[in-house]
Amino acid sequence: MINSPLCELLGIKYPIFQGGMAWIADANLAAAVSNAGGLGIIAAGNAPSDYVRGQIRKAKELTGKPFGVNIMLMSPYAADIAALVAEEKVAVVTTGAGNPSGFMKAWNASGIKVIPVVPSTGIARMVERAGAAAVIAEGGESGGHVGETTTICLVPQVVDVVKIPVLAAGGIADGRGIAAAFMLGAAGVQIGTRFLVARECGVHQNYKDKIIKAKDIDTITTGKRLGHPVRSLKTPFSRAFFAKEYDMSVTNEQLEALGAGSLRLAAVNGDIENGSFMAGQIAGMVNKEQTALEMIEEMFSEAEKILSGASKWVR
Ligand code: TUI
Repeated sequence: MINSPLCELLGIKYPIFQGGMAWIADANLAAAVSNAGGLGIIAAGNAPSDYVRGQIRKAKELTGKPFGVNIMLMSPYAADIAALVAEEKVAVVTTGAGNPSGFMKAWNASGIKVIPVVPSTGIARMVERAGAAAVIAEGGESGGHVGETTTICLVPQVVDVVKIPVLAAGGIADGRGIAAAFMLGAAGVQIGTRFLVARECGVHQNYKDKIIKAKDIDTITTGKRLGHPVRSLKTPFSRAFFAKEYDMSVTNEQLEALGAGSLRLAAVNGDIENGSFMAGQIAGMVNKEQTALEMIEEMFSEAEKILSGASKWVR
């Protein structure tokens, strides 16, 4: 049995969060993960607060277990959602794509456990000082908006500078990855790409099929020129975007306009031509649809086996 401080802190059986994937992680997926013993997370993404309120209320009907809401801080509705989660007394808030320090006093006053995603030791320290209950150290192997540092380099460095528990994210999709995260000092993991193909995940089937078909080298990061690099599957759209970044006759405004709405086109419409299929580098290892429960039980029984034997390379 893996015993992590996160299990007691949050009232969960397994120290695993489902990533807050915008346009994808809704009440159905979050409740399935929470019912399976992990922490399911509803993604607010760029959605207005009415939509998010509806999803929170639905999740409360679908599970009696704790769940979280992810707030994407670049969203124009981030401040509205920040107030909403306090009103709805959500158990856990995770944040991404920015520094949540300004909201944290109010969230902590409402009894919310705040667990920011951080791409560096500096931001990890900052959010710990501001009252974070834990941090998610997310490496650049992840899908979506990414930092530069890899999971294997970032996680132990964050572990060394904070006292709160650290979850590892980026590049983890099986028991070996979970075991490795624990070896680096993490107390838990956050997984996105594998849960994208969970049976309870309502993303468009074209998106699931692309993840299942993807191989190890099938992701690309675009958007570095705009200051917010995004990892997605290689498609005609992401390759064309990449080429335009190096074409100085294309303005930043034109690039922003090209990217706007492209994740929604992939997740909701399954648009193979114009969609942005955000996914982590581990997509190559995600090969089948399963229920969230099957995924979690399979991963933890593998991780426990490995960790109890420490390593097959050591006697
Ligand atoms: O946020 C994510 N992943 C995301 S957000 C997203 S929606 C989006 N779509 C298009 C363009 C941009 C975003 C898709 N995937 N992961 C967590 C994460 N947070 N990764 C990196 C960060 C981060 C970056 C800077 C956290 C804090 C931070 O602070 C900088 C500062 O000081 O403001």
